[in-house]
Amino acid sequence: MKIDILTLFPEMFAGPFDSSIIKRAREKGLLEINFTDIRDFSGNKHNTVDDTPYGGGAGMVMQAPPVMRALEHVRGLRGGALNRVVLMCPTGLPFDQNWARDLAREEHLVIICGHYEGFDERVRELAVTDELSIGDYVLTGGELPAMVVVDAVSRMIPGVLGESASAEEDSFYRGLLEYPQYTRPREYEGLIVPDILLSGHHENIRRWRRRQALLKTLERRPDLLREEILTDEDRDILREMAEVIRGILQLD
Ligand code: 4FV
Repeated sequence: MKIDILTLFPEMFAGPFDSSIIKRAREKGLLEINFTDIRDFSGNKHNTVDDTPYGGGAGMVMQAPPVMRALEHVRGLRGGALNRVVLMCPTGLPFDQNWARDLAREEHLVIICGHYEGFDERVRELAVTDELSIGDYVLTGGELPAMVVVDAVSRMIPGVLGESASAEEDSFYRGLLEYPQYTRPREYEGLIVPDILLSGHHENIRRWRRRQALLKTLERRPDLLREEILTDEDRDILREMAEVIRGILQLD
């Protein structure tokens, strides 16, 4: 997969992309990440890429021409249409695991990092295919959001996660929050690993984990418990829980 990142601060990406899983994915040729500095396309001797907003108001706005010239440069580099041009901004759709899975199917992604108060609207009209937000808060720039997206997407690229780890076991992979995990030591601070996990009975262990994942999701993210992600087994488990609750509350 090839990812082109348009940013005013390419140096910000040094750390996150030069270590661990993403570094190995790049070394294994599973992932190629390139940076284009939008300021190189300012087109003026002062290298400015922003200006005051028409209609007044605080802050500065990223101008369309330098961004479009930078995109043209990437198009030239890649020799063809830019199918997915992702703009990181607070007004975007909430980024989640479904988006990570969807974007990971692409051969080439362009991610544009915002700055200042945002972009001239014509960047959206002329080039952007997807607008994504990593959360309802305002950051100083789109670089951190771009790193988040690249990290989540690269994990979904076949071969990036070693054998031992698989995205299939992730939280959200099957729509639920992850079940509790344990490893050595068997006892710590008086807390002992649940016996079922030491039983070697894989079916019971699988069922216990699904039940734990349902319980945690019910407690913390009931919004995730949508019809389409529940298996028949989930419904049985939830019905059992409902029976227990009905019993406790002596409901009819
Ligand atoms: C953001 C977010 C975000 C807004 C002003 C960059 C900043 C500056 N991007 N998810 N939340 N962007 O806060 O994606 O342009």
